[in-house]
Amino acid sequence: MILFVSDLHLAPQAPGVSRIFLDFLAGRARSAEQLFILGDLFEAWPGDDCLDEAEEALAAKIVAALHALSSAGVALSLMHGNRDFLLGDRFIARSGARLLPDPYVLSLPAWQFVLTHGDALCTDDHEYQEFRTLVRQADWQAAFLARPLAERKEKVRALRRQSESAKRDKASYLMDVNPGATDDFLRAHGYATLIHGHTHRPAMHDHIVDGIHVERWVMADWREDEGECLCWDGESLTRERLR
Ligand SMILES: [Mn+2]
Repeated sequence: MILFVSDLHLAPQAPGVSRIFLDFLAGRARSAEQLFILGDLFEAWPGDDCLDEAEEALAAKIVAALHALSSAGVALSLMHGNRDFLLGDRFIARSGARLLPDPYVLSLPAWQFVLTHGDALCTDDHEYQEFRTLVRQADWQAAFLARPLAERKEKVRALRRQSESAKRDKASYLMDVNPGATDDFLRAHGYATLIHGHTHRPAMHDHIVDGIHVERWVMADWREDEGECLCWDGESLTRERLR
């Protein structure tokens, strides 16, 4: 059995989400062979050195719980989201996860999936795509991570505020995947079943690309009183509510 989650947006201000996730890691997830976390595990990530800070107890608690899961024999895979793209080598090593490229093709004996966070498919939002291109560059990241932690945290907070206020003015379609870009993506990945998060619009969409039926599963973001995972049992995908 394989489980998928995304968009938990873990933060000290959302203790309910952390509680549901920690219960999940100690419970439901233990019966899986693999767990895939498809981005935005954390609401913000200023750099792996925040693991050393006492006030970041949440990050330390989560990395320890992930390590306990991977040590128990559950293969753990993590993909960056647009909030936590600075999760680095130290976090990865400590959690026992492997870092996946985005997109990632998951080939199983019975089925093919393509996994992505989802933000790269929101091509109508040109402003965001420009920002994404910039912050995914190694030079930009090295320069940013060289700044003192306190300054990075302030910068991350400022970016959040900016993006929250920009979101209020953005047309709804800008925050969803572009249909043409999605069809191209499905074509480029062999019409595999697509699983992504990011848009916070959970649904299963049927795409017909070049006459081929392709399913696109959009995962839900987590709330204070409810999380969600997708479960592949070898034959079908189902959504599970986590409380
Ligand atoms: Mn996202």
